[in-house]
Amino acid sequence: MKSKSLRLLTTSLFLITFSVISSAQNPLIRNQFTADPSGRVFDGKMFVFPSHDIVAREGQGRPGWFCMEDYHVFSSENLTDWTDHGVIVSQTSVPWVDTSTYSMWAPDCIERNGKYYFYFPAQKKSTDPQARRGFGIGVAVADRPEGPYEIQEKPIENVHGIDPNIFIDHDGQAYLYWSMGNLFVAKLKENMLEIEGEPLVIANLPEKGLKEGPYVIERNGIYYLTFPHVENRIERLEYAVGDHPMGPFTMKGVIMDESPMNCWTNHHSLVEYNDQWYLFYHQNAYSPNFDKNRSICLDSLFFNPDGSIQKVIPTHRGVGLSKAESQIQIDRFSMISDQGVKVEFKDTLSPFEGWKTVFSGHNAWIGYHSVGFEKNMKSVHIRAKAPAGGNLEIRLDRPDGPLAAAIKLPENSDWTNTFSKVAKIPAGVHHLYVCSKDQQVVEFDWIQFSKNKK
Ligand code: FUB
Repeated sequence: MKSKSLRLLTTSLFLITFSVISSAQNPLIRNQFTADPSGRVFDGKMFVFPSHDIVAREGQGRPGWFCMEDYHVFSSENLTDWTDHGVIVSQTSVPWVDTSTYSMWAPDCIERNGKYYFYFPAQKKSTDPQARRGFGIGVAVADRPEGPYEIQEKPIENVHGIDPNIFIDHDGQAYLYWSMGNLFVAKLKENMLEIEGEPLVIANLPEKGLKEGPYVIERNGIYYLTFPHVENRIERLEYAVGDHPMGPFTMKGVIMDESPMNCWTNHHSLVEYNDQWYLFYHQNAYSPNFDKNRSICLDSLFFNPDGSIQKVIPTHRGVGLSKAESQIQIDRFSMISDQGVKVEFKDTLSPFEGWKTVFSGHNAWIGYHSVGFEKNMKSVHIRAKAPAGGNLEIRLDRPDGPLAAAIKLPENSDWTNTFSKVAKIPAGVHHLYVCSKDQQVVEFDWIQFSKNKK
């Protein structure tokens, strides 16, 4: 396709680099819905290109369905704190998109020769009655991952479908994968804007059940075609392997089981960062009753010596080291006692307010792994509500490990910050356990250590 006139997305939004908005773990982004994450490492930094679910207002898209009008990009160096770089592409800036459909579905981005190519699906306008309707895949090009992106005037010719994914092999050949019932692959020309030859349907994959969201990686000479597939009721993440980016592929197994929250879709990417593999995926953590408002998550992924992939169990804690001096959202737990503790939304009407831990039993505990301590911590602050007062202990490394602090909470039915002095905590990484020392109901939000006495 000739890009006769390229459009520059001039919205001022992309110029706004928001400050760090998230210092907790799963979900990664805590002030908006995000889905379909494509993780990419550019210049030693992790970027994630998700789609952006919104709550549909009257007249936006199809009721009860996905509603997506633009894309943000986020980046992180520690996988814990994420920066929102704002909107990079919006449906109103794409000449070929039917903007009544709010159908900016799962995207991907890749770097080639210093340019960043952002691929996105959307429903096409039907100006020409002869033209094929449905989803096309567009491209926007930038000099930096965070934009500004120049949007190609037309979608890629002869590509009909959703969920683009790009893989560049060692020999420099780029491939475009996408889905539309089946999974498809085509070579991309050097310009990254056109396919070479006819698209191929990828063979030898399960015939029954929807397949979508292809994502291809290569590791140790093995090409992994990974994709969501409905084997039973809802999507789970599966993979096949082959010797060539275009296959043939042989089915191998499951990367992630169906969502414990019953989110019908899952959509993922696998990415290696600082010698560790990670799986980006999504769930409906902030929207338990409507699974078209999703949130992206990140967990570590491990390969077996024979190249097979170990199943990834979704966690609340996610990955990354939390700093002791940050507000540690301990409700994103990695371990929890069997009784006397639960985790709930702070305000069910405002889910982005996040979660709280509720204790109602003696010796109930909640644990959070990998907190980085510098020397000389002097106090710990806790945000809690304790209508009848309460006593908590913070222990290190085990529920019955060394006592870091004993906190007496005053009677208070409102959220209140209370502090306590801490025992000497050896510098380094510790797991944290907060334990209830009486029966009273105590709710708490976060804890934060400080080098100050108060
Ligand atoms: O986000 C809309 C669609 O849901 C994606 O394109 C699919 O992969 C599924 O996640």
